[in-house]
Amino acid sequence: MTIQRGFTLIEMAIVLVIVTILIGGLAMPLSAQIQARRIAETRQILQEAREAILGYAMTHLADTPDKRYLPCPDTTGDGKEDRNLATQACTQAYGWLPWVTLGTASQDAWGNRLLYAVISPFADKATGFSTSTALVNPLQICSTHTCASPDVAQDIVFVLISHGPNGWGAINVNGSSLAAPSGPDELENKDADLVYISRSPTKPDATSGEFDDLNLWMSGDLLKAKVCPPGSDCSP
Ligand SMILES: [Ca+2]
Ligand SMILES: [Ca+2]
Repeated sequence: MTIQRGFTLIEMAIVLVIVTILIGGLAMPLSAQIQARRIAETRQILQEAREAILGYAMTHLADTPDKRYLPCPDTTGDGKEDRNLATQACTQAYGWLPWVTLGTASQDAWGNRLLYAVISPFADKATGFSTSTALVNPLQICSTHTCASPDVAQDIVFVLISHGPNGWGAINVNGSSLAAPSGPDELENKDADLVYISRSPTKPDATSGEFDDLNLWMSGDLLKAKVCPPGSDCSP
């Protein structure tokens, strides 16, 4: 005759502790995995947006013969580029990626709009650019807002920015604004001037402040090589 007995309270407690430890060990890497996947997804979105901008320049002939031009940023939030309709100039060279005009993703992996800044003469439909167009007041990529000269990349024609996981300073897809960044380097990506910051992320308690923005840019030389290869009409 067999005697069946259940688990004692102590046995149950030990099992519960083991299960808790196992779940805890799994949960942390899981949230880190999700974050890493969103970062990779956003990098891919930025990459595709950069390709779409190049495609736009290749297929858009300026009013001046043998010249091309870049899209203008969206400044009203409808995803369509906003240029001066009378002059065809790109008077506001800082805004959102014109995702409707380009047919690209409208948001990063956290549901926020992407920023897009371009140097105006290269986005002017009236004059356009060719390989002989000089870069006047190009954009610069720095590793800190205090940099005296660009230490990441110089002679940049356009830059794309995702506000990253924290989203500070972003407008989300529903149109609501998130709080302004607290870190000086994230603020530098929001002030619409010529300097943008690209560096590894830091937490709010870091001496350099909180930073998690993701950027992608294009130099003047690479733009000219891609859009106006030797032998093309815009490469005299
Ligand atoms: Ca950020
Ligand atoms: Ca800036």
